[in-house]
Amino acid sequence: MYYFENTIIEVQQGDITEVKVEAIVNAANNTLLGGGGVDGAIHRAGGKIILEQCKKIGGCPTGEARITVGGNLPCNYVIHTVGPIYSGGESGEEQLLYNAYYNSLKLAKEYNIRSVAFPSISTGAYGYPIVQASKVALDAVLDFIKSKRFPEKVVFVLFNAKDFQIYENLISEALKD
Ligand code: AR6
Repeated sequence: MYYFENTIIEVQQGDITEVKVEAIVNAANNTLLGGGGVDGAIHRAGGKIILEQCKKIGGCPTGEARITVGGNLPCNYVIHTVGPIYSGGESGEEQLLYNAYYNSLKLAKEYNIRSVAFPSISTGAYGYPIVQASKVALDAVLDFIKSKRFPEKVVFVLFNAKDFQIYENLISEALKD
């Protein structure tokens, strides 16, 4: 567990659908109609209410975020964001990935959601290299906390041991006293 300003920052290895926070973030696609990876896991565990609400929302541009209830998940809300598809890094991917994290927290603040868990957006099917992506993720989250003094807790949830270690190394280095 780490602190930045007054926000608790945690890094966990595991399944984001089991994390007890007010909102979990979904790495969705532009349709918001579900898919594989973490998106598939969230829709499966949350139940059909999430897909029903996503259909009404009608999609989401890359880098933006939308919100639904959490259905059967332990969280109250799911914040659906869309990261970029990585195609070499020269197509604005970094800014779009930054926006996905930042805009997810912006939406959380609008709903007064005080604890948020993120998966590693874009680093699965969308192919963003994990080391680079983790730096963008942390920059965006720390920038948001610095300017808005919110939320109270952010949890980075990594599905596999290698990704967990990359995040753990980055964050322990960045937030050491
Ligand atoms: N909990 C936490 N992390 C997970 C879980 C889980 N249950 N399952 C997978 N991951 P991906 P993307 C990790 O592919 O790259 C979908 O089809 C996974 O190991 O889920 O943003 C969408 O519909 C990886 O590190 O998301 C889109 O079409 C990370 O989550 C597309 O994939 C992200 O991998 C989005 O691709």
